[in-house]
Amino acid sequence: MNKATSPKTAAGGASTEQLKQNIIKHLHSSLGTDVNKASSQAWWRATCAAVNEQVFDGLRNTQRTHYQQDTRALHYFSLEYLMGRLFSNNLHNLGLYAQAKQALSELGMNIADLEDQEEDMALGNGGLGRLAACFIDSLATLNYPAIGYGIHYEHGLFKQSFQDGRQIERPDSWREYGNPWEICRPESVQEVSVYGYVETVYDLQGTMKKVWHPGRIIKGVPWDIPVVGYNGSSVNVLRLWESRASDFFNWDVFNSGGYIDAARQNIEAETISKVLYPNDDTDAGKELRLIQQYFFCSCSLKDIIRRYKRAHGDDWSKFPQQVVIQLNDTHPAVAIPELMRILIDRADMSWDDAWALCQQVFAYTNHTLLPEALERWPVRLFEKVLPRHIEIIYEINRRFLVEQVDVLWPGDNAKKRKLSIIEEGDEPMVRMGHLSVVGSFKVNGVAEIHSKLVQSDLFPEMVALWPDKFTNVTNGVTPRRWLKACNPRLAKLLDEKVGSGWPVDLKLLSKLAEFADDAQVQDNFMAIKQQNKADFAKEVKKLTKIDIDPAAIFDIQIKRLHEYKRQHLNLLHILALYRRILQNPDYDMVPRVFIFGAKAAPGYKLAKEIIYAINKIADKINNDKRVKNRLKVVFMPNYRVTLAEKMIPAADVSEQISTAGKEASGTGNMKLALNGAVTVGTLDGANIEIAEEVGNDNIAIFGLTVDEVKALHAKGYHSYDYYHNNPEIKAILDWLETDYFTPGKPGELAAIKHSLLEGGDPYLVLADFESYAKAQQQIDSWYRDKAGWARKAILNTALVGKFTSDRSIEDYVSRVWRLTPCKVAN
Ligand code: GL9
Repeated sequence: MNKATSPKTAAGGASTEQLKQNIIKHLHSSLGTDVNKASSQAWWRATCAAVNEQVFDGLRNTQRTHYQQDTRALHYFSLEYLMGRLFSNNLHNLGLYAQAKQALSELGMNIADLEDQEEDMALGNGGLGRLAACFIDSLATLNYPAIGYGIHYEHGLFKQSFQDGRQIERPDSWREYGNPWEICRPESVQEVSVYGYVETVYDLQGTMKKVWHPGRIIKGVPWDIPVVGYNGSSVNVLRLWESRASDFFNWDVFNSGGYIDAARQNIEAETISKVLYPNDDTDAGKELRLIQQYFFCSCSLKDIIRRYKRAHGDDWSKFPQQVVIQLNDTHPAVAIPELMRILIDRADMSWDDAWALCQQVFAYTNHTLLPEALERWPVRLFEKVLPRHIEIIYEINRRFLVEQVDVLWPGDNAKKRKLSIIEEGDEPMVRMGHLSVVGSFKVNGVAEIHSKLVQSDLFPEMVALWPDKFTNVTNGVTPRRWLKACNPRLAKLLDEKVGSGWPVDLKLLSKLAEFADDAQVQDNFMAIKQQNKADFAKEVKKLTKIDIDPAAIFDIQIKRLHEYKRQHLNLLHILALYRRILQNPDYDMVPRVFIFGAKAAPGYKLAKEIIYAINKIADKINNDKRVKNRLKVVFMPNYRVTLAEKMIPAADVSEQISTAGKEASGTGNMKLALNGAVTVGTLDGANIEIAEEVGNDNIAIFGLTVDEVKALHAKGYHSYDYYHNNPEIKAILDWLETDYFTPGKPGELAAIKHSLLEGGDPYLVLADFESYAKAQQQIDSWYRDKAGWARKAILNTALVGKFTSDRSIEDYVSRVWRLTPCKVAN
């Protein structure tokens, strides 16, 4: 591990004065404006340009060093990178934040106003995409040679607003006016083929060859986003591909008089990188999505091979030594047959040699067990879009079934059916998870329990075939963005109490535990929380017009909206509290503000109904005088990285209430605990490991365990029993059917009730309700003891050092990637 080195001041030794001059220089020469008339946008851009001078120095140094030392490198293949803003992140990682703040202030500008000029780079849906962003930050910080590959979407995740409580989606155009952090690299354009047919030909020796005659060729234009490591010495790259029409192909059509056709094909080609699919944890199954996946994998592989060949020519023997590719879920699994195709059809390698090489290069991370998220592609779609690849997949599968499955289970056709990469049926399907396991040398889940379930429930036979292939790497988050940058007050206290090395050695935070009972530190810690809450309350007022009291408990649930995450369990409990207050005007509870942030996939009806219900119920409760401010409910619109950065430092309570066995890991749970929030959570995903670290006195665990969930389902779960046996549950669910929350429109909120009763309550909301309500009582009584609560909050921050993404990366390095750090001299 690279131990604590504090970021060098002003990379390159620039003084505040020089920074000021640089900003002005760029205001003049890059923006063509003047201090007197420059807009905040222009100031922001000029500052970015000034910062980029140092970013690009680091980038050149890093690339030169890696090239000279011919380093083994990680290639992270991900369809999503949820980067958020880069301005303050880059400044912090360069050690320039304080200086830039000073320089700007001397120029009469407020750094926070400039930060607000930047659109979030929202090229991801949620946890999986944000994890990729944290990982590339850690890789650069730890000086590992690595490159992230993905798609340069024109439109990232949609923007959310509410109209009469209902979610409205608008397109996100994050780079409408350009993005100062990216560099277009026309010199590294790649071409990618799709459609067409495969011809079998024989050469003079009578050897059979397959020739793919593509139906269309698309150009991939790379955009590089420099990834600045903390300390600013290594600067890696995130390379995102944009699709364009290939000039070559258009000429043909154009010359034959097909101007309109050529234009149409242009549009079709450019459609590929137009939009991010907004589904989380579900499989879209659309042709364009398969083309997106193939497009970026093919461009990226060709880019890797071009770079390899520059150093090693046509000698492929060192390829597996130099290249490791991590597949972020199955989304890039088509890279496996694509590399096979390149090796066999282009490099004339034998099947056995090509397959041996492939199997040393790919590793696969599974991020979910939800059946609806396990990607399966119709064989006929593959035949249409990638006719050569489907042949290769068939051959991979044939050999797998004959050489592996039939050897361990001779003649067992049921096993073959279960393990086959091709699922039989009326509509035969390619199982991308199976392909990923067969084609990879390592497979990991993202938290201890999840990795166990991947092995026991998802791929037990694959484990029997290859026991050493499976491993765990528990997720982590970068403490630079998720503590240092987003919670400067707490960061300062930590610097004082544990020293300034914690951003790169998060276990140092455990020193703070010594102060958990120190009254002075408790006061400081809680005063910081109070200030963060006051700041956030202003934000709430600005965005929702709702007044919230910073003295109340801020209870936060932020994540994508999904039944398994159970925002509706939280909502039922809110209704229970409201009902108790109405029934007993003196009901004694610590005032609490329940705050939600969540986007629903545009096609996910029930998720949207849950948003609507929360908004309608919030409206009623917030305006009911009888509540006397004991209860407030806020749904923040357009939840995204930038909003998370404001919410997390202000949280007292963190809601992590998924049905046990459903949330692979979670990462918001880590961010909230790190910022001193106490978790109310199930024994699911990384919550289990958080509980291990902070101890059961400092987390409110409730609900069925994974084993109990399985046992309940096996025995037969009847949600009606809970409805009939628990009068509070019955009253609340019946309430939803009245027009109490939607005057004049009874039944508008009934969808939730129906899913929990007639729908069978697949995520066991009613089964966990009572236990959840008790855990919430526990929180209430804990909070009444001020010193006791301060102790818990402090211990949460102190004891979650394990969950830095630096540790995750070191685990990947030792368990999967086998990389060596490469120090870059400035
Ligand atoms: C997810 C899991 O659901 C999370 O539990 C996990 O923390 C992250 C990162 O490993 O991956 N898998 C998945 O498909 N999503 C996840 O968040 N969904 C989105 O990214 C929206």
